[in-house]
Amino acid sequence: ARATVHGYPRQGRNRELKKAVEGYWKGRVDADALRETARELRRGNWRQLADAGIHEVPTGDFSYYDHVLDTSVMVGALPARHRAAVEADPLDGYFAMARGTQDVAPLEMTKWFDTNYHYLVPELGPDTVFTADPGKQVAELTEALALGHTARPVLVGPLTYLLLAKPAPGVADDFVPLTLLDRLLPVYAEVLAALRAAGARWVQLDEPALVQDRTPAELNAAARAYRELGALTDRPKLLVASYFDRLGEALPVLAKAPVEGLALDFTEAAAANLADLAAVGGLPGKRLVAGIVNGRNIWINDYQKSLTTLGTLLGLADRVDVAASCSLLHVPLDASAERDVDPQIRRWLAFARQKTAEITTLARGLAQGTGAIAAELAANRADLASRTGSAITNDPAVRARAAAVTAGDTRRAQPYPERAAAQRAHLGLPLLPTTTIGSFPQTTELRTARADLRAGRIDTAGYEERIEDEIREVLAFQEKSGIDVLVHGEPERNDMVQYFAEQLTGYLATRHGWVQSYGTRYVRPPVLAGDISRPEPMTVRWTAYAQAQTALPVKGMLTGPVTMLAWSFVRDDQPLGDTARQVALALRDEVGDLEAAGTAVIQVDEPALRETLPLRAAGHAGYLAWATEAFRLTTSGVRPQTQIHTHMCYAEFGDILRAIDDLDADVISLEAARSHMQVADELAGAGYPREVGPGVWDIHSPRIPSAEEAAALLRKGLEAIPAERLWVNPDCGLKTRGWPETRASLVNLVSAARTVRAEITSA
Ligand code: THG
Ligand code: ZN
Repeated sequence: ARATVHGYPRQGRNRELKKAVEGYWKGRVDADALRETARELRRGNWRQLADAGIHEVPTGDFSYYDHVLDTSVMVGALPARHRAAVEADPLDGYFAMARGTQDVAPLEMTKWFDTNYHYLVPELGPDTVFTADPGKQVAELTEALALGHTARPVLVGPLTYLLLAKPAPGVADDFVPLTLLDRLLPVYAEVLAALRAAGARWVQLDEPALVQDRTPAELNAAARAYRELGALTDRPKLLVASYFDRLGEALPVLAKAPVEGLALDFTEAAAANLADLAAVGGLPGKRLVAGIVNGRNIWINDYQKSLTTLGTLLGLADRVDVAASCSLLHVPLDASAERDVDPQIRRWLAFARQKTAEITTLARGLAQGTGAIAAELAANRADLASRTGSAITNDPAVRARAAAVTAGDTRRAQPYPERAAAQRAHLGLPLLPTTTIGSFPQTTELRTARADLRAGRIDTAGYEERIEDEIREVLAFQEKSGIDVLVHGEPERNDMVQYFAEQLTGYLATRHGWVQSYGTRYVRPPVLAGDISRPEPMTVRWTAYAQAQTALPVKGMLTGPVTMLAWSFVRDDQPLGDTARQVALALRDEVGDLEAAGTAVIQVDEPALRETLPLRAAGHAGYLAWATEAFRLTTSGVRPQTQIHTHMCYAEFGDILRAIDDLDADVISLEAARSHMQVADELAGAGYPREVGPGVWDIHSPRIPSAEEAAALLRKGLEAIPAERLWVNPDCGLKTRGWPETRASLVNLVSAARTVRAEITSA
């Protein structure tokens, strides 16, 4: 058995890649320097992998921005609007596709399966002509080989590429990119031949799209594709990789295909993949790459359990290699850099670097017997036991409270109509009330204040004074503009998940745990390590301060339990629903404290509700049940006159309309400006009975909407939602916007609300 990985984080220990690429955009780094930084990073990664004992290193997984965009370049699928830029300068053209320019829109971005990585969506149409451009793949392979590595190029497979694509602008919505398969395969054939000529013995084709529910036609296309690619004579050996879930119906298809290897995920999908593999009679004559180390969580492996699975696999394939389940792109680089993390917890953590060591240890154990890794096994057993038995993962008070939750705890005491009447009387809001989603511009001064506090240049009192100044300013602006329900603007928060994680027991923040979110943007997801409790209120101080400055209602702002989980690294030692319930109980206490402090409107954001939906439909109902229950557990303890809001963004809501209803929030604000209020129609069509604020200002664009434009959107919204249930708000929080456009846009928004109110009352 040999050790390998599907891919490695690209950014470097100090996010050197981010700095080089952003420096290039600003003209501070020239193209040669950028290329040299990239080369250094690749060299360092391969060195690290080889030194850890990884026998076959991946190549071609590196990217300046996104590997799906790189695939579009490899097959020549450039949008017409970017072609000239790419021809003029391939590197600048590449970044133009990624980020757009003054005049030309970028490719759309969306989530890579159910990870937190975002890729650029290929745009295809009936006129798309593919041409092979294997340059990047060949160059990176050549680089690795020249450094003496055994290397395996990793490519996005043709099925996944087409299944992730969408119709180009101007192409009919019902165009199916998969119909281009016959045109695409010859291009893959050319790339494979070029890689063989450059010295590749194996090439990996990633087909994660095949782990989703696929139609018989799609499965037929997969069979055809791999029959054709397999039949090529001038090619390296082919390893078709699946990950993120069981391969399911596609397993027999690929088992029969004339390819030399398969990679399967034996982490969460282990039982299903094992059973399916046995059912097809194993993979005689093929190489099986067993993804046994979880590539997307940050927990140490259970060696004993893994060796048992690997032992079973030995009987099911010609050769079994050991790998992470997917590219290590989705985890931070090195847990040993987290010096602030309690050493007792750090021994439970495995980031990319620790995972490569786990993979080589398991490969050794599989090849030479457990005697060869006796010391590692013993240490692993002790680390696991310390986690299972720890007070951090077992807080009896938290467990008892979670076990005692009843159905009644997850339901508001009064039905919506009664609550709505109580809220109307209590809040006294006008028709079409105006509000914002929560955050206001995060200025350089605020970021500096936070950095100053961390560095000890200012003390807590000095920092809090700056935050209070900012809150007063934000409130004064909102009052002056005529907004009805105010927010404090969240100047004290860094990130909407991290801020809460830092204050909850059982949750830890990392210092260096950066993971690529998209392009040069990274997040540091906190780690949900233990049982969750809330030692003291987290937001009341600032919300109460804000409420004391004004007679208008100030909204309390919380991140919901589902989003807290979705944007963190979650525990793998209990069901997600159990973790969600603990977080919900901590947030429920916060909701209660906000209410007791005089907060009449409390918003609990769930932007990640849709994106956490499991990949296969079979998992949807179970997920939505615990997710909506956690939200209701968070919010249902309040009095009838306390109004609960929620907010969601960047989502297609169509397939979770029922779940949105199940949240039983009094008011929901949604992203809608770009889709011309389509969500309002959808919600109304589904009989949504409560209040809705479809966004009338697309805050993801620097454009300022005119009052007339916002009024037109409101009139559109009124066609679906009655005036008594329609709110006026932007699409999302304003923390990424500047003050000038925030001021102008909100003034226009209030003016639009007044215009439309007058139209209603005069009608
Ligand atoms: N918080 C967390 N996860 C998230 C989001 C979030 N995942 C989904 C979505 N939002 C991702 N969106 C972004 C948007 C901006 C940035 C990252 C992800 C970003 N990052 C800064 C950078 O890379 O320069 C660093 C930010 C920081 O200093 O923390 O701009 O909102 N948890
Ligand atoms: Zn939003």
